[in-house]
Amino acid sequence: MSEPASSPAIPSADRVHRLLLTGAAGGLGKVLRERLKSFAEVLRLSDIASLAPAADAHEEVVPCDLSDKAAVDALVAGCDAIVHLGGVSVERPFEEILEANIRGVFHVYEAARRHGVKRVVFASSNHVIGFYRQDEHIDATAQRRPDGYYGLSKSFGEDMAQFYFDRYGIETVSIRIGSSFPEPLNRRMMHTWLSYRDLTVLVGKALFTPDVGHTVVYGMSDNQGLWWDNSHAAHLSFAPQDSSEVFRDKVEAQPPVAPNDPNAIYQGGAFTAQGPFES
Ligand code: NAI
Ligand code: 15L
Repeated sequence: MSEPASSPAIPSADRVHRLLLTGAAGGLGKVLRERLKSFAEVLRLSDIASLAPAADAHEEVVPCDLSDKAAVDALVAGCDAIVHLGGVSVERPFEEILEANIRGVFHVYEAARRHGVKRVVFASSNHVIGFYRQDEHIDATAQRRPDGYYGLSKSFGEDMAQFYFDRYGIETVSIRIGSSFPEPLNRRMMHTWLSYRDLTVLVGKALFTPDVGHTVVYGMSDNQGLWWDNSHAAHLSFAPQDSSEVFRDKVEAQPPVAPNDPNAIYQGGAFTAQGPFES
């Protein structure tokens, strides 16, 4: 965390008037559509994919392609804070990542600057550090080691967040989400799992903790054998309540993973072995 160029503006009460949720049609977007309701008078929901219509006057549905700068500018107008989940969420050829994630995150921050939005929660990913080995223990200051174009795009997003704070005072919490699903799907996710309940609490901390500057926090539950240290994000007071431990027997009933499988070696697991996408 560094000193802000100008004062943060979000009120300390844990509620804003209009909160924008991008990526609202996705896996986590659907979860947060329900769970962020109490954080805002109006939740503006956006995605390139189709969305269920607004349920009531507390929801607005605004379709938008993040690669369309003018459309993103209109999307952000009138919003007080942004939870930015939208984009390509797996490893893909560079051009796909470029449009949704790299141009997309620039469009979101530039619109935030133009419309006076002072707080962004950025869905970063463990894949910004995916090439660390599973026997290494790292914190938010560890040099990034992206494990593909997707991880590179999230690394770029974190730098974008830092720049827009240093230059314009827009505050961001970049959450390096581990694996947020209903339950851990394999042995690697025993370390990386983030329950939906803990995700929701962390997004709330990221929205409403004052003076975060640009904070990087690892998004994981209170699992055993953690690879990541959140001491640099202690000011968020994030205390996860869930643990992957309750799923251990189920996960360990799966066939063992070969020692030379990337899922057994690297924190980023299989993402480290994707590509090349061109001959
Ligand atoms: P998802 O793939 O289910 O949702 C992403 C959404 O972004 C989709 O609904 C998609 O239509 C939308 N999107 C893609 N390109 C777009 C574009 N050009 N314009 C507008 N919308 C576009 O992913 P999920 O799992 O919900 O993840 C949400 C965010 O959290 C993503 O940014 C992902 O990278 C990040 N994340 C998720 C993790 C997880 O375990 N679920 C782990 C680490 C990061
Ligand atoms: C991610 O960044 C992906 O968006 C998600 O689908 C999972 O693959 C997760 O990382 C993970 O590493 O388990």
